[in-house]
Amino acid sequence: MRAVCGDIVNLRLDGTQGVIKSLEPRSSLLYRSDAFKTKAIAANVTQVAVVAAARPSFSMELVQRCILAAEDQGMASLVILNKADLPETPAALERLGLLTRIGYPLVTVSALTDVAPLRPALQGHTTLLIGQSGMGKSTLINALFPGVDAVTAEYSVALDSGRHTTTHTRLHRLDAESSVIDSPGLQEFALQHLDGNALASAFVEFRPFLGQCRFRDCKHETEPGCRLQEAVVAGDIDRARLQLFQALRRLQHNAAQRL
Ligand SMILES: Nc1nc2c(ncn2[C@@H]2O[C@H](COP(=O)(O)OP(=O)(O)OP(=O)(O)O)[C@@H](O)[C@H]2O)c(=O)[nH]1
Ligand SMILES: [Mg+2]
Ligand SMILES: [Zn+2]
Repeated sequence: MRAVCGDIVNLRLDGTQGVIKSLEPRSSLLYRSDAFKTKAIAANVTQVAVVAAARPSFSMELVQRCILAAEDQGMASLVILNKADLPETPAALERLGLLTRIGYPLVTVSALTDVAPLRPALQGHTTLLIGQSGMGKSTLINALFPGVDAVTAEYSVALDSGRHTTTHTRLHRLDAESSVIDSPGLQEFALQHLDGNALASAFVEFRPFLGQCRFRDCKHETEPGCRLQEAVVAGDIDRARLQLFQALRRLQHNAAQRL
């Protein structure tokens, strides 16, 4: 087994070098995948913090995909809306309402002015900062860890995108119980490693309704007696969330047919 960031390893000292002898059992392993490969991002993470900001613009779908992967691994999720100093922040907050209405915690901060509001959320957790390039993950690390000088770069206004500055996943220890992991910006986050049932349960607000549809193999599309569709009509599930589920399920289905 290959060690990934966050692993606890047993080392043998070989001269001046440490050689990894073995890995301790992992409490969690966060994956991302596409139709062709599955890649481990970090081990022993207890909380995934998806970092978003008003500029450059962020994808709600990507934020949700990260949270779905975290839910699948039983990890807590948190949304960080960084760059609170930007005037477009209220509009970004409104978009993220889709997630706060479900109950996901959201912390609004500015890495450049004050990260204090973030500290309580990090206590006792191994938190993975994840998100698109340019959202300010490494700037948050620099604000939290004064000794660390993580490389940051201005995003491209012309491309409305970050510059993929961070290239390695790296853990920083806050105190004995808490650490924070910086990771490279994501362009995509596929969920091909989740099957249909795992995908549905990764939508936390679907859970009370699962297994109650009229048809056991309900695809939650247009079938009669679908409890999820009923929950949308009753206002218990946001329509945008069911639509995301349907889109992701179709992607999985197409990929499975291709392989
Ligand atoms: N206005 C404002 N700009 C910020 C804030 N935090 C970060 N930035 C800027 O956003 C740009 C991108 O920040 P990075 O920390 O490099 O972003 P990143 O998420 O680590 O990007 P990758 O490593 O490419 O994934 C830099 O120019 C930062 O100075 C903030 O709170 N307010
Ligand atoms: Mg970075
Ligand atoms: Zn159904």
